[in-house]
Amino acid sequence: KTGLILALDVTDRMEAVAISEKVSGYVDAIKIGYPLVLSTGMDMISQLSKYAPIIADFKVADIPNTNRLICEQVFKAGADAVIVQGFTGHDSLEAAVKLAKEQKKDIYVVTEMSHPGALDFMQQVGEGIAKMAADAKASGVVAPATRPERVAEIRKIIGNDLSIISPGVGAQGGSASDVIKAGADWVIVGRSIYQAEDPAMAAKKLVDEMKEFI
Ligand code: BMP
Repeated sequence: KTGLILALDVTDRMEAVAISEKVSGYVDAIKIGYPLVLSTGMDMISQLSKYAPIIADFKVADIPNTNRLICEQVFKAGADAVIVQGFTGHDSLEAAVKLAKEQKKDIYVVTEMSHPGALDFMQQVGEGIAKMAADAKASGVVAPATRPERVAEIRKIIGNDLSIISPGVGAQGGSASDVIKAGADWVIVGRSIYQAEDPAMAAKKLVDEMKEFI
């Protein structure tokens, strides 16, 4: 385990493949979302899955039946995990988790986000969503590396059965080692890796920084 997940928010197919190839030895998963899939197509999921397991960040946020239909397609495309929003409530979340369990896949639930605007509404409901994710037996939650103290709170709520994957390191100001110390299992890093002069070196540095705390 390296503790690192690459957020591959590039919009060019060749670049996506080249970066995945360079960093594959340093990451435990690659998170891809709308920027890459809308620009290159869903087949990017299976193409990149030869480098690392794929977490599809589609932030699914719908009624239970639609959540299930969306997750079904994403798993069929070759993703190992899907990120869903938690604010839609327990039934929507449970529909996604039920399908994922049947297919031996993972659901990660967004609790509160890493950007400043998350303080407007999301932080007030983050702990409730974390509790709901634990009750639904999701695989884990997404919690902000920009606020390690919130990650520590969320860890207390979910216990040790769920994982915490944490974006906000580097470009958004968070520190990889600080958030791992606060209780995250993985950091999710995008720009600091894919915009680096040497993406492999940038990934290696993060892995080395976290090594002793993982
Ligand atoms: P970067 O390291 O370039 O800031 O990228 C972070 C990635 O994590 C982006 O894909 C972003 O959409 C995602 N993300 C986030 O930054 N904060 C959240 O709270 C949830 C996210 O999914």
